[in-house]
Amino acid sequence: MAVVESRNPTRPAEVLGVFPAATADDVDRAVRAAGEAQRVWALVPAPARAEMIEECGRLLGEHKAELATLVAREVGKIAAEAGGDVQEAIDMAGFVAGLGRAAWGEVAPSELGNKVCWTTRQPVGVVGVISPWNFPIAIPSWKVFPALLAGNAVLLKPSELAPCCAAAFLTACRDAGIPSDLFQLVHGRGDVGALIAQHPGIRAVSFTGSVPTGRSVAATSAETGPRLVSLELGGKNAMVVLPDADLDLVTDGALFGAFGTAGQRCTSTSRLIVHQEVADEVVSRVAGRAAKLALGDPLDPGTDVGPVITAAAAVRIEGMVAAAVADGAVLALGGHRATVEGCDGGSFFPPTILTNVGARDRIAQQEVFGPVLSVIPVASSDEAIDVVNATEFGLSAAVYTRDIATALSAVDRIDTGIVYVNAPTIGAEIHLPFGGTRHTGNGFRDAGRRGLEQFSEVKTVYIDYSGRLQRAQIDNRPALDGLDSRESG
Ligand code: UN1
Repeated sequence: MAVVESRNPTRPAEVLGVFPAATADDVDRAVRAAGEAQRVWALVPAPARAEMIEECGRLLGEHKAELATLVAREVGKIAAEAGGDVQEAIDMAGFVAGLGRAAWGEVAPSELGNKVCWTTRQPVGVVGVISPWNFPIAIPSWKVFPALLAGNAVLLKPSELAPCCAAAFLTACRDAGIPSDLFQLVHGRGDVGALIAQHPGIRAVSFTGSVPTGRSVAATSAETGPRLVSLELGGKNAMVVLPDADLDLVTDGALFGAFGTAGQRCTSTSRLIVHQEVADEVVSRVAGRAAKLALGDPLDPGTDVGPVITAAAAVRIEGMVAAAVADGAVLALGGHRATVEGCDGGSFFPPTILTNVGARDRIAQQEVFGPVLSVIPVASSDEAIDVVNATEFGLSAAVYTRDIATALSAVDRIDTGIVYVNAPTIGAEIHLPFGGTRHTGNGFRDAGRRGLEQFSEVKTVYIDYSGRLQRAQIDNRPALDGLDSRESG
């Protein structure tokens, strides 16, 4: 029997859990049972669905400390960030529960008399969620809660690297009263994700992960599977530093954006696009502080940067840095896998800074998903914006300047789904839409009110109470009939 085995990246000998990988039959059975449960759930009024989601949030809050420890052990996040991961799900539960009593549609006047028109949203049925390991509690919550609120059943396939966190999230939902057939979990690798994406009983699929996998989810779905396919893919997020920026703020922001979560957020800052007038100063400040960041066990309170997710990831990152150096970049800090005492076999990679990077170099184009910051010097703010936009991704960007006109003009011209001014590229808040342009996404957004759109279809409703046939576009000036349009007097 194929299994999924979760190991602690800090000490890979430590196995955190072993789960059977789902077969095609398992997926099929889960989809059928979910479909039955969904028919009942769809009849439950939205405010009552919302109450259960609120209870999920309460339970996640009650168990926040132990869940955060699990996040730290399973994916290597330091304590503060592991807590943030859980908090994001708690916040999402509260926000989504509130939407249970909010307006989901709009009312518009009719062009005909005695007729009203409105829109509402209807569930799609069974939704497939394929989630990544890097926000193992938060990202399932972004997708599962809105899908349930909209009246759907959910089949979740978490990354094979974070099955324990998904199981803990499921437990909170179960304990809150979410019926077991309505929200189900299957484990496995990409082949199980493909089974979900191609299943004719799945009506929407929501995926967060890499560009190649996202493309294959979309292609597979197009054959027999879901009609609604939401993709949240990679990033090559840039921080722009202009000469008038507050360099203390820049230094704090670059450190958190590039090396927080060991650079493994899809929003992580991987390009520092800095005006040449301040480039040396910025690099020396950021490298000086980054060199002091402590690499280590994420559960040790003194640790600033935990491991990357696997040994294979560390090898891949090292290879990308070496290739960048071969392309002409200069290694200003880090660049080689590291070992940490007491963490045998831990997949550690230190904060790494590459300077002298060209905007079109491979390291400036490819997502690294590790603690590697590439510094690209530019001669003007116009050039900086061009460089921001010169990748295939469009997730997050940040601009540091004290000048309001420069900041707002950059906001207008940067082609990403999320733009920050004087704050790093990471740290999106859950009540606002999250997602990107170009190859980062396909137009849907997670989170915020728009988070419901990927899990529901719009229904437009017309009610005619005139008691006769009224033809749109033909009988549409009834009230004016018989009125004298000539000037009086
Ligand atoms: C991700 O890396 O996939 O905005 C999500 C942020 C977090 C979410 C990141 N709230 O950095």
